[in-house]
Amino acid sequence: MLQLNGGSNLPVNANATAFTFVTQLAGGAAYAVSVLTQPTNPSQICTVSNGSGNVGSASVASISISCATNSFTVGGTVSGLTGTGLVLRNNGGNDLAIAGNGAFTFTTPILSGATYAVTVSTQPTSPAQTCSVTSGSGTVGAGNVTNVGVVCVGFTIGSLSDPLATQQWHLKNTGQNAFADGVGVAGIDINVEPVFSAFGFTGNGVIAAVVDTGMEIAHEDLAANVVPNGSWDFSTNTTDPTNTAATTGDHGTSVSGLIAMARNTVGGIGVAPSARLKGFNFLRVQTQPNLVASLGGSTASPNSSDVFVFNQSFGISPSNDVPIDPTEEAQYLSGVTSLRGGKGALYVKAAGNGFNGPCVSTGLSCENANFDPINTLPYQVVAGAVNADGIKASYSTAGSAIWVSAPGGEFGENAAVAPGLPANAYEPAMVTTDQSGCTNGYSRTAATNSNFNKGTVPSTNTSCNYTNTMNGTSSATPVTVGAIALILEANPALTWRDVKHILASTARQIDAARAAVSITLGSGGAYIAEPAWTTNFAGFKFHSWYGFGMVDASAAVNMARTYTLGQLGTLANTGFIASGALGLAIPDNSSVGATNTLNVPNTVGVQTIEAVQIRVSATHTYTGDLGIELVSPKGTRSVLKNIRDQFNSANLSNMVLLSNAFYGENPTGTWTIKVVDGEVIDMGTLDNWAIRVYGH
Ligand SMILES: [Ca+2]
Ligand SMILES: [Ca+2]
Ligand SMILES: [Ca+2]
Repeated sequence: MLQLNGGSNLPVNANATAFTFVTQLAGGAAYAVSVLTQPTNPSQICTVSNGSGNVGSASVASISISCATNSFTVGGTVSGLTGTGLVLRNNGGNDLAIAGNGAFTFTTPILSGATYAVTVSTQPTSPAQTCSVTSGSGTVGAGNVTNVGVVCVGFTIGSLSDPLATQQWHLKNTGQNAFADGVGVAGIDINVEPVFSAFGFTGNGVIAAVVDTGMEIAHEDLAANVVPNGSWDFSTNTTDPTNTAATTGDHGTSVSGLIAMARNTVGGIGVAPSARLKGFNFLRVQTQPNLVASLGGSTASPNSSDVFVFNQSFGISPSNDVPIDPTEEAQYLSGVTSLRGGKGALYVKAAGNGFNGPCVSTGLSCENANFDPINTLPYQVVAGAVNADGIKASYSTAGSAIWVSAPGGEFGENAAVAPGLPANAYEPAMVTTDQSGCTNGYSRTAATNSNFNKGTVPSTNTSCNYTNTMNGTSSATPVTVGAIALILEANPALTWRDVKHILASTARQIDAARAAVSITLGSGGAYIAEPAWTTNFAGFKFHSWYGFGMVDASAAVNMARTYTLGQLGTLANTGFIASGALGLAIPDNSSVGATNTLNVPNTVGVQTIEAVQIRVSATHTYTGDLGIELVSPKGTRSVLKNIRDQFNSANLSNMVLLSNAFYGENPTGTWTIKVVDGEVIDMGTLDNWAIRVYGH
């Protein structure tokens, strides 16, 4: 709209080539032409040339109007981006690399009235994500475009092109059968999918060591994640621990897959599908130097010193007390003190598969997690196993040394292949990597337990590179290792104790209604030989079947992301505080037991419990009768050794047992030990005991 002398408004159409005001002026009159309103659609700026003067003897025709179209920028906001390498594109060019979440603007402005079309040129990797554009196209109006949305998400289990992933119930339990006959309960899983889809973590940058029988480093679903030349074979002193001696399954290879099967187009995925793997086959040459070299105590041949988390799917099942080896204890202490730049490596250890061991079935665990002495060190994360129904796996060793539990499954068999077995044989086990090919492995033509393992399920596992019968706390351990890899990617600054604290704080209570095991003994009445879930004075729920509960990867990662560093202070301990010689008679087959107390003095550096050890000596002709429990000053009761277990020899000599049940309590005050003899005939005495509290 043009104006003449402040009036005579004159609209001018698009594409007009000439204009004339209706109002006429007398000769000699002044004129001044201005732009009243600038054009829109497209937005332009028009300027007037020769627009003022005095009318002469003829019409004024020298005024010119020149219009130029405005340009505006195109941009918007990126959210959810955790990967790197995202490149956006506008109108087929003007590529824009995106470094992080927040606002972005393409460098080339677009003329008003022209169209724009924003697309993703390159999707991010590490972790791989899929970014999609909303409000990405339109016509530029009279201002900058700022409302283009770019939302980046990870992946869902169901979207994976790894064909076995949807049968991995431990990742996402949909009630699938995992190629067994039975099915699990939907939702009984480690809740890892949101870690992939929303948080975007996959274990990137984290090195996990599988200390085991071997690792098939060229396996199609492991090779991408194996650290080149990072593994070690102690039998040949080479960097390839592929187990060529085993023909019926390589335990370490199957453990490895649960940690870090790759995200590709074959097999399944690990809990941390981008974590890197090292295999140390200590179990094939079990010397103490090899154990130390496998657990962080070696910088070459192998280099275990750069490992973030160690997988220890092994253990012993003794029938008498075994002392802690001081060299091994020193190595674990060194690992949590010096590795990961002083933040400490994580040591994850299988609780054991001996619940139904060589003892009379009473509903109590035959083996106890405290029987393997390295389980009684506070430097471990001891893992129990859960089946696909959310109940302790039938075999999983119980004990107060357990920290958390994780899926380990039952046996995964098919009645059509192996008829006549107990029901749990046909319940889901774990789907993971197997020695490649149909000649060797748990999965091979000659397998006698499942069609999947035989390679006869059409279009699935016909190459026998995967198994569906892996189980055990040997499986719960790598599942926990994988979750720790996700936690450490989410927050690499965490110390080993921070990680343990996060696991304890976020583990999910399962089997909450599980009743205590009460046994009526000859005198003294009913004895609670295995307590139900106990909530301690610090609010932590604990059960000797499950520790603090089943690993919840999403809750743990979420806590890790916003964790306040330094909140646990410095680890200290009270040293062993010992009783004198006691010689207390333990009443035979009686819930009365022998009791004694020790006082833990107020110790400045140990105000909050992280672990409690006791050291017990007893003279007794058959220690399988003995149950040992401890009650804290706050009244929390924990059974550290249950009666009627698989111990079958005489005497306890400074046996060390650990309980996590008191985590978070203040240790100051009177602790009460009670030793119960829970079976007839053999008898004895409590000779002495001591207590040591670790904490801050
Ligand atoms: Ca895969
Ligand atoms: Ca095989
Ligand atoms: Ca007895």
